[in-house]
Amino acid sequence: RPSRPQNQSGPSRGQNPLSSRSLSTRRELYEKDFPVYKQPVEVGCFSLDSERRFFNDGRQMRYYVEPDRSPNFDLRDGYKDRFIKRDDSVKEKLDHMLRWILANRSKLSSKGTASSCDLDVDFVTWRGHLTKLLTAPYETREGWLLAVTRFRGTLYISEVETEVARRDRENRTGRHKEMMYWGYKFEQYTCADSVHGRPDPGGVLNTNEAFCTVVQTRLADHRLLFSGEVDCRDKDPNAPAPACYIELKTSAEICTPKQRSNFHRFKLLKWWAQSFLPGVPRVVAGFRDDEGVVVAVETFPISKISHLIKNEHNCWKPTVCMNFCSDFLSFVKHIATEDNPSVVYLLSWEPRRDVTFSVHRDSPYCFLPHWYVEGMTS
Ligand code: 0WD
Ligand code: CA
Repeated sequence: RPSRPQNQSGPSRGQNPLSSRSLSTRRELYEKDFPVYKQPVEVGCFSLDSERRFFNDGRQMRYYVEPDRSPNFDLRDGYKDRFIKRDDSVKEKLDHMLRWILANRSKLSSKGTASSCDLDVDFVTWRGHLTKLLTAPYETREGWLLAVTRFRGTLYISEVETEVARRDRENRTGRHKEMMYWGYKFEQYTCADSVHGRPDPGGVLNTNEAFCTVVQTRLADHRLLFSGEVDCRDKDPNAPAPACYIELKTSAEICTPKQRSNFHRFKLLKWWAQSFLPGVPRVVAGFRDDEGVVVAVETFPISKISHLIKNEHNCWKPTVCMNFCSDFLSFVKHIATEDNPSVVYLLSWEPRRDVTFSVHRDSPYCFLPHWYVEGMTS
């Protein structure tokens, strides 16, 4: 069933995803009622070890240990001699998620319908890709490229690195590389490997390791299955996932009203979007000085972030983020009609422009691996 055109004031105001070849990201078009977003349910998890090998279990889960009142964590410690960095020139696309899907097909396929292989979802993607969709109406700097393939009725969305992003990645300064380490170091100061363990800031930090949750939910009439990396959980054994999960962040300490306003307008938007999607209820933030020393730790409940920003002039609105994402997914359903693992619909967006697309057959953009196509077909 196609969704309704999204502007109530008539086609002359701009857009209708069901009749247009492009989609606007203008905020005003998405100031409507908050769409239905079902409570995300965790349907599984997986882990990636120190060599980036996949395991269909939660072995990389970590446990949050609340820091002292005045922490003084040195985030620079170990950068030179106790750091193993994931190779981010290796593009993993959706592979880990697809591996999880193949191993857990029985949890997802609908019983009694035409084929038992067909997943019961409309979209499969990473949480990080959905975060980019939620924030697009407010993004002024970085565009994106999203590859979409329809296979057995499900739409798979996988990001393609833009030329600009590749150049930025290859030309990072020494300072920038070190600052990227700070976020992971904060995790090492606040997470233990076991429920009763202590953090081990003297150990080797390896960013290949990851614990990912897989959640199912619905946005308007779009059934979603996505995975996101989770930093840690609280130790309470009774809290069910994803309500027990905690997202860890670092941010520059806030000293002026201008800095506070920017924090609300830009950083809290990203933090809210990323954690709201999988139903992670809180962010624990370490505020650090310019030397990389954490001077304060503060918890931000996701449900309170939208109130925190209401006093900010011209600020972002959760409903705009969610309505744009919903209309984007309707747009994708409408354009990506050929069910074929070797066809890619490439959706591209640059700030201050509309989303446009092109179609590619047997091209380097293809991202569903043969082992997945065969595994789902057999
Ligand atoms: O573009 C992406 N998001 C891709 C992610 C492309 C290909 C693979 N992945 C995978 C990796 O397996 C990783 O374990 O994604 C996982 C994380 O996915 P996500 O949760 O959807 O990504 P996102 O929400 O953007 O990032 C969550 C965390 C980041 O934490 P902060 O606090 O900085 O937001 O995952 C890390 C990072 O620690 N991260 C990544 N790890 C591996 N590969 C990547 C990446 N490309 N991007 C962020
Ligand atoms: Ca984090």
